[in-house]
Amino acid sequence: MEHNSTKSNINWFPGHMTKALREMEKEIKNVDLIFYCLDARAPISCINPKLTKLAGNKKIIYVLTKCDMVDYKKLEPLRKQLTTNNSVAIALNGIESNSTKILYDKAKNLLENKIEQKKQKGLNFSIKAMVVGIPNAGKSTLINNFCRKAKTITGNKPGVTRGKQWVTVDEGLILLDTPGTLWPSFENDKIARNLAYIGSIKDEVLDTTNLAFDFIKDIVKLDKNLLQSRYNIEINQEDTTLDIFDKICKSRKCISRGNELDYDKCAGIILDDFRKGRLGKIILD
Ligand SMILES: Nc1nc2c(ncn2[C@@H]2O[C@H](COP(=O)(O)OP(=O)(O)OP(=O)(O)O)[C@@H](O)[C@H]2O)c(=O)[nH]1
Ligand SMILES: [Mg+2]
Repeated sequence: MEHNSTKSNINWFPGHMTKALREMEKEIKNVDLIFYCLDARAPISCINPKLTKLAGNKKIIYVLTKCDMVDYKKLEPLRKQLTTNNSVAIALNGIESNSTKILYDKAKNLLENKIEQKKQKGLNFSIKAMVVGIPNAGKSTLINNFCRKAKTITGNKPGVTRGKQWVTVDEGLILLDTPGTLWPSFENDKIARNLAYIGSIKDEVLDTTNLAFDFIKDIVKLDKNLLQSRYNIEINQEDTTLDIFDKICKSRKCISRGNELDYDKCAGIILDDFRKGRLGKIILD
């Protein structure tokens, strides 16, 4: 374990993401607006410069997904920060039934003029929207919520959706599901770590033991009580991150043969606890 490392070297930009971005570039002219999914646990870190560029001046509805996993009051300033002339931001729980109704209403609202113009010509108008975001942000879940049916494949790991898929919600709304996309190099390590913590970067390309070490360091800065109460440990002023890691290992009985502490196993437990919300409601940004 590199205890003094500041550079995380986290990177995941496989070929399927380049391909997906190219496909999305082709489709962008066919859509009226964008549903841009951002994980509420790290919404600012989730903003992909490639997607922002792709969106150009299309209207954007930022969807702060997984808001059930954070403290709504703490999310509010971030939500407001994302509201501009060209965009609105809405926090929701994508697995709560019918939570997308507000998004549908907002979309109609934003495109009111276009809908009205078509109506006057006696034409029907279907809103076409592209659903974008980083891997595991809840894009496909959101689409299924709109449809009240499992029309797309979802899963609790990044990289589930591999190709674009048009989904008709009803005669008024057609959605394009897209694969989660990242970008070739992260601006800073904090962003990279946040994306790794929330499960947007596949664990196979990560050193999860180092990641858990960094996670402990970041969480202690935020609120050490979260670790104290989950793992039933006492964190003292003079404890180093490694001391805390040791305490969690012991508390969770992560001991390998020969009585060594099993940091790898403990790292898995810590990251899983965070990702499943067992450490409490945490906003990393
Ligand atoms: N608690 C909670 N879980 C959610 C929410 N939205 C999605 N999830 C879960 O997050 C995981 C990822 O959801 P997906 O819809 O597959 O994510 P995606 O953005 O399509 O992922 P890729 O296709 O890999 O890019 C699943 O386990 C969902 O059940 C939410 O609002 N709250
Ligand atoms: Mg998906």
